[in-house]
Amino acid sequence: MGKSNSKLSTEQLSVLQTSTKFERKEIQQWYKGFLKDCPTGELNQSDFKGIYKQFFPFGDPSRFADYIFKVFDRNHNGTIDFTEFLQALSITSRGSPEEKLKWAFELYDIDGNGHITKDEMLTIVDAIYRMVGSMVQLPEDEDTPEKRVEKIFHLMDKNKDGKIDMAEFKEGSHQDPLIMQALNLYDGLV
Ligand SMILES: [Ca+2]
Ligand SMILES: [Ca+2]
Ligand SMILES: [Ca+2]
Repeated sequence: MGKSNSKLSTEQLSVLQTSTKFERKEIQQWYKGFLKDCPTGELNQSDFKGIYKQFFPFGDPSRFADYIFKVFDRNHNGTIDFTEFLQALSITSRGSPEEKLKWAFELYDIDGNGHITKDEMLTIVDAIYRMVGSMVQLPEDEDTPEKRVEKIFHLMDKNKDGKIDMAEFKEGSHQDPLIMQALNLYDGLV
């Protein structure tokens, strides 16, 4: 793909500096690491799943990895290039609470229409439960994905229309920090 240069060009570097919260040196280090794990310069979906599998050997992270992949792959071309990788990393590790929230919302809003339905929430929560498997002990009122989703909707869906919009999501995440767990899990990987 003509991206096998081991160094970033000056333009690439300055674009990344303005679009992420990383310093020049950090960007170069991440780039080295990225190329080592991914010599073609583009991560595909199965590479990405492979990374998650290393971290969750006792569960099945493949579905969750697929949904995270979709959020990383900003231009929807089926691969994650270094810019997309670094921008996602910048938001999840150094983003403002607002940016992190927006990122998490995008993850849950699978069809991208601006609100999260129960089905969408269930899809993601179910993927998370499959990934963590039996590694965590859950309280009885949220020991299935369905119960967890009911609880979240009870808390967040203020106007009871069966959907969560960005304002409700923002408000609710203050009361239930666990909703951001999808992000926290990702934090642990970097
Ligand atoms: Ca892409
Ligand atoms: Ca939606
Ligand atoms: Ca609502």
